[in-house]
Amino acid sequence: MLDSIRNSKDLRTLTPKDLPELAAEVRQEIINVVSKTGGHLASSLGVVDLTIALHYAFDTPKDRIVWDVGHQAYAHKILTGRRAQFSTLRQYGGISGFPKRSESPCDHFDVGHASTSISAALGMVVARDIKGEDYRVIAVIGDGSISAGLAFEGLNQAGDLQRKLIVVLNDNEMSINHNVGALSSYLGRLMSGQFYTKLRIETKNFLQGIPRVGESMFNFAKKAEESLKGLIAPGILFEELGFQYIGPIDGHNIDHLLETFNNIKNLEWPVLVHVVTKKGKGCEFAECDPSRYHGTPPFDPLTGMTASKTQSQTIFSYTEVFGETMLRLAENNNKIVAISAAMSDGTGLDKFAEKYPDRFFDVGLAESHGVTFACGLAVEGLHPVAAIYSTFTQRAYDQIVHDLCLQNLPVTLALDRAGLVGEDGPTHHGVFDIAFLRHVPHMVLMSPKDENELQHMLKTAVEHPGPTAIRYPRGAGFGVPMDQELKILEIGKAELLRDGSDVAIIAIGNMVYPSLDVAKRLSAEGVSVAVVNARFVKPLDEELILRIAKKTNRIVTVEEHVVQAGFGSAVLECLDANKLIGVKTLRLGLPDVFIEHGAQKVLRKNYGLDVDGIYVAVKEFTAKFRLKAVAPMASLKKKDA
Ligand SMILES: Cc1ncc(C[n+]2csc(CCOP(=O)(O)OP(=O)(O)O)c2C)c(N)n1
Repeated sequence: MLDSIRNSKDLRTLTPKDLPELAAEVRQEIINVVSKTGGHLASSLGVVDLTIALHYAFDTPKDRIVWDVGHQAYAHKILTGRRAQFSTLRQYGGISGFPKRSESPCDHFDVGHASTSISAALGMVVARDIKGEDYRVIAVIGDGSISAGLAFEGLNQAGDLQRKLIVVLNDNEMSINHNVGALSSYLGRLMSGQFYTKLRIETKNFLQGIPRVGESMFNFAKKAEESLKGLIAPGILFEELGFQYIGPIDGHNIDHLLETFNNIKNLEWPVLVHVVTKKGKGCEFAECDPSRYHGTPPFDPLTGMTASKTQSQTIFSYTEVFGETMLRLAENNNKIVAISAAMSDGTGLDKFAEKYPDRFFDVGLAESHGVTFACGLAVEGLHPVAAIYSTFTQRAYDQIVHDLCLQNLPVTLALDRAGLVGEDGPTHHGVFDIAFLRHVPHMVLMSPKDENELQHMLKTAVEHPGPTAIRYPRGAGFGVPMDQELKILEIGKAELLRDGSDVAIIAIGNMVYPSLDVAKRLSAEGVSVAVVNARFVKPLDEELILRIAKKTNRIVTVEEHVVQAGFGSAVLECLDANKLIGVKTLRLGLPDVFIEHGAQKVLRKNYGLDVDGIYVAVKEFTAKFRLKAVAPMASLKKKDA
């Protein structure tokens, strides 16, 4: 059946009784492809029936479906003209793992970070009304993502404006792990119906307990139950925010979904449809362990087994080293508390959460709240470590400036996935953190050359009395030996790894070892190359940088971060402030574009941040200035002739 569906119009030519079979085919297609490409399996499987019902009931793409996060939109992609390319999902040059307006007229908003859908959909609704058009807008948001402040800001304005807007709340009781927070418990109570039932029993007992008149009052109340139900109806929270609440509805019963959507699609005010789904639906192993298959590497489609670890995967990842070091540090320092924003597994804090449940806080998908919460803990004398991916820390910029750095508080930001993250692409690359952190007063910003240095940096950070941030990349470290004893590094001190006189490479983080390899290659060709492991972006080791700049007169900086306002810019500022204006400089890093998705290795090669790329750039740079010294003479000779 899937072969006959080129787009959502084709889908609407089927009869409703065909749709469950179509859903089964779509699920199989998702399992087949994701087993090869890796990706967000469980979330996408959970919304197959919902996706089909939405495209069937609504006039898409005229009616806009706005996916939140977008990691669950694989069925949507398959049904909206991208089945042929679906096997290229998340691969370099292939289709994105998230909705993208440039990919399809059915994708109405680019996405990857959570909780944007209600705000974006409301904007589209208001634009529709201003333009006098008549399309419908449906935001589809998960129970994890709706817990964020941004989502509530959207609900708040939508309730106030009272425009025609549909919010579908996809409730699978899960974020990546089990959901946390008061809203999640509230939704749970709605689903079990306990809230209403409990109130009903309590009211009955109360009324019947009143002597003489109690029984007749109860009978009266029973008759008025419909209106009583109205008063204590499920969804009162959303009703109070100005939405009509419908639900909970079984998100795998396509008939019910269609009936509901057809009933509400012409309502002229904001409606919230509460749909209950099962994460991983239709795939036994994903249903059993939805957290594991939230974002998965390639796997065997029959058993779910992932490929056995390659050699590089047996090397400790930065995330693992971070998690283990947190355990060690917390043992001797009870001021250390850990914070995660719905990513305890991803950031390596799962063991910490288990061992120190009273000192671990999952704040939900709420990075900005997480940082200010950490600041509150810090003013009371604790040292919080907030482990948030670099890209999601973008959400917390004002909290970092206004709450953290202005008050100079002892909070550590552990920025996992800094640099190129690979297949998740432009929404997820952590390539802006140096730029948005290094100019904030009091911030100490560091980046380890390898996994061993990460553990020392974490020790250094938790002993520091002010704000610190450590940026480290996704994936395996370099397989270096791990020191048993944790050291406190001197703040602002770099490490001269290799001396040289022709050119100095000053590298930060994971770019240090490739730079060392380049130095070895060039020295075999007679070029004397110094290599500095900068360690700190802020404060910079000005003394060492100036010394090496004076010695070599040529400086190359290397970073896996945008060049603008990055580490190299900090070095340039240092040279300028110290009037070393004649020093020739080259900054290697990422250009002023959003970097596409693809394997980290491929992207590093494409952007000249692997050994070959750095080698060519440094070689050309060194040669250029040798030639330049000769060039004026040559042009003089020409003139004379
Ligand atoms: C701002 C932000 N923080 C964290 C993430 C990582 N992340 C991706 S999906 C997800 C869980 C979302 O849960 P929910 O909305 O309930 O969707 P489900 O996967 O359960 O369908 C998280 C934490 C993100 N994409 N954006």
